Amino acid sequence: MNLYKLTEKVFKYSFGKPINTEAVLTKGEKVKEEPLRYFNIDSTEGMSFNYKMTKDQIVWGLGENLRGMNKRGGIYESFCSDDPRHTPDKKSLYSAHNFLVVDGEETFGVFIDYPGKVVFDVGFSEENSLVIAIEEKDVDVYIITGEKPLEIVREFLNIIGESYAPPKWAFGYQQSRWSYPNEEAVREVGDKFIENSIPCDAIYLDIDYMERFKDFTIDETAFPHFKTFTKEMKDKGFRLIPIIDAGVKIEKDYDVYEEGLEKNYFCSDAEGKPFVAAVWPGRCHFPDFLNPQVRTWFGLKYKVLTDLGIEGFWNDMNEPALFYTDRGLKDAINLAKASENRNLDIYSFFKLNDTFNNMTNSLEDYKSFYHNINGEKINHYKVHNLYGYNMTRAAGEGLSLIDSNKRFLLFSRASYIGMHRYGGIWTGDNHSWWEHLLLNIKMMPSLNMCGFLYVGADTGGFGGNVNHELITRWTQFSIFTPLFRNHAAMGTRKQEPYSFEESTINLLRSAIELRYALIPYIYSEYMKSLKNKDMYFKPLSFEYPDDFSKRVENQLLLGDSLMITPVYEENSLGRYVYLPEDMVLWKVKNYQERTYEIVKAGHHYIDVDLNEVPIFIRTDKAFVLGKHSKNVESLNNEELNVIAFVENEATYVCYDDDGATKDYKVGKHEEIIIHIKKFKDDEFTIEIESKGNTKVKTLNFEIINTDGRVHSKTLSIKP
Ligand code: MIG
Repeated sequence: MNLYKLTEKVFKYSFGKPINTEAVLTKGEKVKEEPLRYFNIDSTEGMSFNYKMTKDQIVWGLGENLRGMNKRGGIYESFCSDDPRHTPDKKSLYSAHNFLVVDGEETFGVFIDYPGKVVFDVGFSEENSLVIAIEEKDVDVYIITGEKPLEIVREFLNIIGESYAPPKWAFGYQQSRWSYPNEEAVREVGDKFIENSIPCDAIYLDIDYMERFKDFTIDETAFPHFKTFTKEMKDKGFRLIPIIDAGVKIEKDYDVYEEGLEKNYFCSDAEGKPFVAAVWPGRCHFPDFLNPQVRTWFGLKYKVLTDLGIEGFWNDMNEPALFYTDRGLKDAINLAKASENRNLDIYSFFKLNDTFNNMTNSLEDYKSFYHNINGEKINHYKVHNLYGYNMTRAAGEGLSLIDSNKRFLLFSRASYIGMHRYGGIWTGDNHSWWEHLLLNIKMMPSLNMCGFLYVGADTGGFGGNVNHELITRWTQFSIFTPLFRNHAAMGTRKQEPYSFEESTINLLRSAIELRYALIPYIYSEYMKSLKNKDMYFKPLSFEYPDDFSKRVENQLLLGDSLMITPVYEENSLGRYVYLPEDMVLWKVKNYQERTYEIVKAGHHYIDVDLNEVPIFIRTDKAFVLGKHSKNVESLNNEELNVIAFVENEATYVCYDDDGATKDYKVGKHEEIIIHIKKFKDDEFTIEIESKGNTKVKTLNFEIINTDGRVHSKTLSIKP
């Protein structure tokens, strides 16, 4: 074992010869060995790290995962999986985020940097045992010390590097469906948004835009004038976002296939031939994204689409999903043949059934192919969780080569820690179930803990049919998530906001308008989280020290100033909320109408009608609110409202930048620093300082006093 000290608070224990995943950027210096802190190691088989928890320690983290914010009571397997039924018994979703924070009498963070399968038994097998197990002995274990969970998270965010920033338009509402199959269908979606006056920034192209599912091709029957069409849609205010899949179709004369073959860029099988498995296009090869040359090659292919005016992508099927291999299919067919004309006993029948079902994403297949890492042949199973990460890294690096200073929209389905530097993630194939709305809420802070800021779920649910109430409540939550996209699967009911009854359309429009009005705040909080290595969504207890805050799993802190309490239960016209301190409640029906109510610290039941979005403003905090428009680019925020709840004094830093380039990385941005101070019972002083060339000219203050009265004042910002 080698021990490295990365910062005063972060230590890396390097066992054996770990694969460099490039999740962590800080190298650190070698120091004298010491036994691993906190954990006992058992290395009889592979390695397992054991920690005895006290009854009330909480375990936060594990990123994209099932169950609660507090992971106790569950068993989780980091093994990127394409499984479209996220039921509570499942152990893996699409990503592998091996970072957690133990919080209680002893508080620390641990990151298991191991790219194969990692099992986290968080008090499942034994109530008070945290057991983390891997199958090998080569692993980097990072221990992060600190007093409080948030401090530990920020140390972690510091060593894994700055998050990806999408363009500002990607904070607008986005509409997707599998699929809008042709120009007419896409045009119609755009027109419906315009007709119904519902703001929208992007429309998605799922797999059917491609010619027989071949990456970087376009089906010319369905989209005969792709470039002019992209422009037509952009002129109307919509960007088109095509999907890219991981598998490359085996087809003579298809350039991606031919070049990959010639250059030896695909993963290989045991005999050294390109590995074959079927996905959407039928038989495919899989680019070896773990090889930097392959990444550059594949990444530059995105130019085919950027040249046609495309400015954003979503990378799918990159766990990688494998529908079947020739081996799996052959085994199944042989078994079927052997079963023919037999009176199958029930076990044989189940076996036959399972053999067909288990053809997809089979472990045997994942163990049967190889990567070439620096000339060494490495079995895929050992590095499985790096595949999606490196596909999206390929895209991110490629897009930087294509246009070095432009921000593209990019997000992925599979990921590993480190991928947050290149793109965001969506949480995959959820269902139109109320349970998945709650899961969505719980997952957001854990993703932020792992560096992923640009995140969101398929609003309304991907699988199954949504009803008017669920689409409304879900949309009312998603207006707060950085990635705000409604997406639905083939065969499900239409899920675009305009596809519902008039009354629902009105509710969805109001919620989406609120989102656009909140963009000055949402964008400011997003970019500050990114720059300051902070979380955008936090569990209550990351800010409030009281014991009850630790139990709250269905409310979130959003940025510095707000708390949100979404309604996630059917037929409920309200919910219980817990307030760690006095707050102001604004139930938003229409963001232009504002009435505020002071709610005292403690437990309350609040009524929340289907047409209301509850927003709480914390004590001595302020936020900004603009106006909506048809899309982000047409927002006019020369005039902003500053809404504050002031007991003593409140400061808000309103960040903005060009939203289009990477100039923010070299410090180019604008800031308005607003400081409000109460000096008598009923009077406030306001100071404004502005840095950079802010476009904001006027600030309309609504300062809510502890007696509930609102003090209004308008100030202009001097250039
Ligand atoms: O096997 O491209 O998660 O969002 O619509 C399904 C079709 C493949 C899975 C993605 C989903 C997408 C769908 N894809």
